[in-house]
Amino acid sequence: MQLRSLSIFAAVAALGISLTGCKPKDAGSAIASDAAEKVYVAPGKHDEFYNFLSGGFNGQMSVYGIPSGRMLKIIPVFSVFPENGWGYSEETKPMLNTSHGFIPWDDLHHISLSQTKGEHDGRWAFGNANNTPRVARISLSTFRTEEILELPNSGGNHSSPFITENTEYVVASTRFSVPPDNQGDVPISTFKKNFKGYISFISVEPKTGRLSIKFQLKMPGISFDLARAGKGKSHGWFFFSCYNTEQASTLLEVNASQKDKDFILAVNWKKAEEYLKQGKGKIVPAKYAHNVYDESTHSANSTIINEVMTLDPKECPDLVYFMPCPKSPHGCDVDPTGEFIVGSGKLAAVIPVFSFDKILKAIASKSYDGNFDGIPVLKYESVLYGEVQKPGLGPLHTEFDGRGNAITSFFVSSELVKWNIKDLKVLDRVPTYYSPGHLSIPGGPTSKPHGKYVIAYNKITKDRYLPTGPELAQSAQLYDISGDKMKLLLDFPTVGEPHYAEAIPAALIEKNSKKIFKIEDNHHKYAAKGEKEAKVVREGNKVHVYMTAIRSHFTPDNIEGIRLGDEVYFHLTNLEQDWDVPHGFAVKGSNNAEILIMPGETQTLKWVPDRVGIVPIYCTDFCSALHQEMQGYVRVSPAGSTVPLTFSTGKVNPPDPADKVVKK
Ligand code: K7E
Ligand code: CUA
Repeated sequence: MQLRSLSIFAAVAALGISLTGCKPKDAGSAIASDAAEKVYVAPGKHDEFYNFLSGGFNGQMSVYGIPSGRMLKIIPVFSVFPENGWGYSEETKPMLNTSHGFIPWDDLHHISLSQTKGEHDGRWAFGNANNTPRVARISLSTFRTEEILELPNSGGNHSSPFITENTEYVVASTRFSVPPDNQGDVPISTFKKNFKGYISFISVEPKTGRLSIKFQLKMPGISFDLARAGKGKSHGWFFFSCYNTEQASTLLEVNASQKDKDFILAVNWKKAEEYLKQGKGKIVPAKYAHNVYDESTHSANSTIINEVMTLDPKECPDLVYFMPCPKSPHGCDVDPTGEFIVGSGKLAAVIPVFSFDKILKAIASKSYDGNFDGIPVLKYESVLYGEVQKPGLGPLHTEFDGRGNAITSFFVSSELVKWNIKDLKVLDRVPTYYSPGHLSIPGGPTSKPHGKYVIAYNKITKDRYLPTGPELAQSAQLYDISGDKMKLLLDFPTVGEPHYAEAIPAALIEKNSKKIFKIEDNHHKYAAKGEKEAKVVREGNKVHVYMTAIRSHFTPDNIEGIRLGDEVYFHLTNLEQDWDVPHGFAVKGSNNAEILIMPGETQTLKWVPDRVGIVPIYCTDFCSALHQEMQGYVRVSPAGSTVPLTFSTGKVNPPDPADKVVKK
């Protein structure tokens, strides 16, 4: 939400509603007496679900256990992470490369977990970079980011990443329409003519997960917000919520809220594949980065790609259709059967539910309501299944419980509302504290939801936690939805600002979790696979330290002969072959982070000494009883010094009377 919530506040003001007036009254008293029991996961026991949360402006993903709400991990994705050296080590820096160069941060809003036959398969998580358009793929075996692909012709990758039911595609559409990258210098006032909204269909290689842009759809200049793939009967289609169909380029808060209805865009992507086969695509120049982390070299590579395939719907009939949707739709969600498409208009008084069967009929009978920039607009009445009446204020997102019900989050009226998909009757509502954005039911976006819990991700927490200065924790709330009535069980604080999250049965991931990297499979160029291979090599002013770590020493731990003006590369190989024994490495005065090296892995810290002296190095991770002894010294001599390059561990030289202290 972030900035977009402003327009909600504007709308709230316009409707004469005060936000505090919508605050639920009995804040917190509604907790069922058995709640503690339901969320209690005894010490040593595991949670039933993993919950993968987007971190919003922290650019990362975080992993929680459900129902306990215990945070298990932060996975760095688009932002540097000094805690483990992500974006600081030589191996991971290329992962954050873009056509703009190295970017240390982004804004991650949505998560998609890979699916096979419409169900979670526990292989990968995908995340979007909202600022500099990128999509990332994270391995659910190593819990690490393995791939980041930049998207050309895009300006803010919010409507992303959404996947098809067999992970054929990860789809990403632009929030800001912009002139295509090769358009050059154009005035903002030429928006309608020159600005376009590109939608990227990124194919996923089934075995490796490798991403590549199969094609981009060139759409008129509007904003895409969220999307879902069709599933089951609607597999082969994709649905996108669109706003700013007014095509405003300034004061969108007012100017993009003019129309009574915006659109949901329906894309027949199977048809797009046919057009591509027929040669209807056009390759255009572009510039975008593709970064891949290789687990055997423990290193990333960044490649710049210079062209992209595009399809213009104007030259491809029957490919895309607009459906009117009230008003400024945000969420666009498809029910488990694939028949119902739910649009959530932030400023709308109803929730429209569209029928896939009716969409097909309306297309067949050309039941159009004119066109938008040459693209047919289907008649609202002919595609509408029905409207949920008086659901609440400010509907944002909808998930499904697998028992024929939908649950929608309401930002303005701070509640979750359960309604029946068939008769569109509201069944239940519970307050949230406060103003939920997304919500998540384990398996909620798949064709087989596990309708046991729903988790609301709240934007505002106010009085829910101990105050922490002007910035308060954002939070999640867990509700039991196994019965007729939704019951609040637990509040738990989150990191960053969670937007979308997905929850998946732990059983699908737990068994595949990687424990170590095998040392014999380590093909890092500078690996030292045993202490005998440890060495220090000078190449001009570059010094490569092939260093090993094992409980509880480094080899070498004494290095002399480094000079001012040198660039030192500590290539650290962790020789451990035991689960949960990382070593860390830090250098005094280094303008860099630490690195954290997993068993069997090699990571490199670059250090440029800035003064003459003795520089301590040490392990940062309490790895053994003698962790505190895991340390060493590097001697830095003046530029041009003749001190020979030597290195050792456990070697004690008797003091040499000829040794003199070199003055600075
Ligand atoms: Cu927060 Cu999905 Cu960016 Cu809605 S979005 S809340
Ligand atoms: Cu190795 Cu502490």
